[in-house]
Formats: sequence, C-alpha cells, structure tokens
Amino acid sequence: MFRQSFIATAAIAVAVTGWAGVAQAKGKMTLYCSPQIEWCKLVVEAFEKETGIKVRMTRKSSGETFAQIKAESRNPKGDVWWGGTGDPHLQAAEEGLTQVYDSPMKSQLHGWALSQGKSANGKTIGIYAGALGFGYNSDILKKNNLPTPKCWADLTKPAFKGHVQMANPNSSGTAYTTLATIVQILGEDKGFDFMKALHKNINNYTKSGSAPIKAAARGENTVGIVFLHDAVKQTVKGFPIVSVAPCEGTGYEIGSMSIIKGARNLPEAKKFYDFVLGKAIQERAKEAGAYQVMSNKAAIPPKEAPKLETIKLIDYDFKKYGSSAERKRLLAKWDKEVKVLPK
Ligand code: S7P
Repeated sequence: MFRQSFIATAAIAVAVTGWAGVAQAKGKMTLYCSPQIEWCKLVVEAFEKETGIKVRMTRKSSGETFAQIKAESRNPKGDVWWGGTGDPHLQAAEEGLTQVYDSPMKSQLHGWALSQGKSANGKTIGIYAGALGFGYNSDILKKNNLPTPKCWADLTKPAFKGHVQMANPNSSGTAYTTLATIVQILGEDKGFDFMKALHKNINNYTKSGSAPIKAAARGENTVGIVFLHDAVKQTVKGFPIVSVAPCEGTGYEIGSMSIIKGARNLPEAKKFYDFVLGKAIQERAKEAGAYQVMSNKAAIPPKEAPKLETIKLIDYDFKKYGSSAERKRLLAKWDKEVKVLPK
C-alpha cells in the first residue's frame, strides 16, 4: 500500500517536475487581453503551440485593464497588453506605463497601425481597426412598433426610452470611443447635451463594451451601441441583429498592443508581440468571431468584416482623445454631468 502510494507520488512528482522543466526551458509570460475571450483563447493556444511558451492570460475590458496596469505599476505583473481600444493604450504610453519595442514585423503593417505607434513614440502599435455604430434586434423593434433607427439622433427620441444600452465609458473602451465620437461630431456642449438625452433612454450601463449587443441578441435589450464588428458577430450567429453605421458619421478604433513597462518576461513578450502581428494568426481571428480589419497588410479581411471604406468615418483625433488629460477630463465630466442624472 505504502509502496503503491510512494510510486504514485513519485510519478506525479516526475510529471510535475517534467512540466516545470519544460515551462522553464521554453519560458512563460502573462498576457492582459482586452478583445473577446474566444479570440484571446485562440491566440494564446496558437502561440503556446508555436513556441512552447506558457501564457497566463486574464481578460478584462480596455478601461479596466488600463486601471489594473496603473495600479500595478510599482510592481508590474503583466508582460503584454493585447487588444482593446487604442485610446487607453495611448494614455498608458503617456503615463510611462508601457515601453518602446521596435518590432521587425512593422514593415508588414498598414499605415494606420504604425501611426498609432508614432503617436505613442513607439510604445504601442495597431493590431486591428473597427468602426463604431449600433445594432438592433429587428424582432423587438417590430414588436414595439419602433421606427428604424438610422442616426445617432434617433437614439435620443422618447420612443426609445428604456430600449438603448451602452457600456460605462470608465470601464469600456467602446463606450469611451462613443463619448469621444459624439463630442467630435457635435462639439463639446452639444455632445454632452446628446449624452444627457441619450441617458434618459439607457436601460443599463454595462461594464463590457460588447455586452449591450449580446443582450439584444438574447432578446433582453433593443439597441446596443457597440463596434459594428461586435454586432456582426451576433448576426453571423443567427440572431436578428441589424447593424447601423449612423448617418451623421461615426468614430472608429485602432485596437492596440503594448508591452508593459517592467515586464518580467521581456524576451517572451517580444516573441508574442511579433507573433500576433503575423498574417497567419491575424487571418484566424474570424474563427473566434472577430471581424475587425487586421493590421497586417497581407491578412485577408473576413468577408463579414464591416467595409470601413463604405462608412462615413470621422477624422478621429486619437492623439487628443487618447491623451491622459483629455480622457480623464471627459470621463470625470460624464460621471458628474450625465451618469448621475435621473432617467
Ligand atoms: O473584440 C471586440 C472588441 O470590441 O473588444 C475590444 C475592447 O476591449 C472592447 O471592449 P470594452 O469596450 O469592454 O473595453 C475592442 O477593441 C474590440 O474591437
């Protein structure tokens, strides 16, 4: 009995030591991931398979990840922040939370991906792009006799009271992009008037940016303000979701990636960075239902990806709205003047 259990224990010990040995030989790293969890998992699995490097990954929204990296800055725990809207990556760069990396993959990227890096003096890079808009559940719309919304302004009409959902811009990059987009389209005063009118129709401010359209797909909400690729994902899944690129024009994101300052596993972090900028892995995004336009010039966009050239995109000022002072100021103003209002 004793012998048997000794042999079993020894076997486990060998297995564990063996695994630790492999992990040690090939390396390990910690990834903070902000896109959808399915895509995070796909990328991690592919990278581990290709390199043998073990990845510990956690998924959080863009604003939340920024807050975590800032809170950990004296004792950094993460190595790479992959994905999420570009504005908080730019803020992280400005606040010295991320570091420069001159990847050999840069020559393979679109100009917009590189310009994101230039705005941050090399501390971030674009990995995908996607336009903001909204999606609605056509069954619920019909059932409630609601007019078809085509413009941002439609979402503030009294008929839509309780029918609109968006995320909280403090936690969500999608929602911060919405706030910054509206301010850029209408100007600050009218933009905040719009956010106040919209507030009256909001049934819930979610933590995650894509949650409003998932709720619409489940039949628990009518209109979700989201990135259009997140709405398309629900349509592809078979839900009655219709995507709308608002008539006034709309903003967009350059989803970004940064290496965290003080990363404990820098060689592994750089390998991951180079890997995810490659054509092969970027083309696999659609397997996880990620329909953004990818940053590698050779990566063929998924056929479902919203065609950015057909959408009226504003000249989104990433430098201004990704600056630390502006992002803090707009969020504080939204908290003080919009979030607290009665509905
Ligand atoms: O992968 C979908 C996506 O919308 O998620 C990212 C971002 O983290 C949005 O989530 P939050 O609004 O919750 O931060 C986007 O960059 C990406 O396109």
